[in-house]
Amino acid sequence: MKKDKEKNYRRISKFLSLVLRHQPEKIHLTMDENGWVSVSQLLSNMNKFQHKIGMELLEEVVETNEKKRFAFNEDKTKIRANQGHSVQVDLAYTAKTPPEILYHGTAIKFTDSIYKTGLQKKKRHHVHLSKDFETAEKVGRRHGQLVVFEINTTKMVAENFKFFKSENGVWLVEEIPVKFLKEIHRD
Ligand code: HQG
Repeated sequence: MKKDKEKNYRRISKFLSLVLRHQPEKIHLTMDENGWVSVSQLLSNMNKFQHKIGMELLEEVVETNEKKRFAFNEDKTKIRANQGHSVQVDLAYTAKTPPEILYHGTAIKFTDSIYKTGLQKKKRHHVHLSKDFETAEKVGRRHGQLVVFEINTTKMVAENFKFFKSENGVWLVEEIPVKFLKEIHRD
């Protein structure tokens, strides 16, 4: 993809994350309890607020997004973020059996607190986990110097923790107590 095009897609994707996960009111969007927003309202309000976009461009941004952050409903009249919300929404996830090992990347500066209380969901609805080390590494480095935890999910499932998988392959769980955390990498 051309550099400029890529940059524009990234800019739009960031803005969509903001309004579909955190602040729909920023451009006066109405979001239903499952996180859906009307596509025509989104396009018209984005344009009102100086974010030039049409249906074709929106479709391309959704399709090419490397983390599949957004999804349309079947007839493409509605759109929502697949995960990562801070606003209250019910994405109707069903519990699934996770892979035996999952990873969580975070920053060294958080570890004192993490070793006291375990991994907490903070502003989001769940703690986010990755199925491979490399993804956890990327997620973690966003916050600072990297530390990666390995989580043995079999033990957690045996203790009745419920795992969910979002549309885009991120694994979610309510919290991870300290006893399930195994530190496997520190920068
Ligand atoms: C940390 C990205 C102190 C936690 C990624 C994390 C992901 C604690 C931070 C998605 C803690 C929250 C989520 C405790 C947890 N004390 N710090 N007890 N428990 N933390 O951004 O997992 O680009 O909300 O380790 O791909 O970094 O948005 O979560 O560092 O899937 O699509 O608190 O965001 O996707 O940070 O990332 P975040 P995350 P998107």
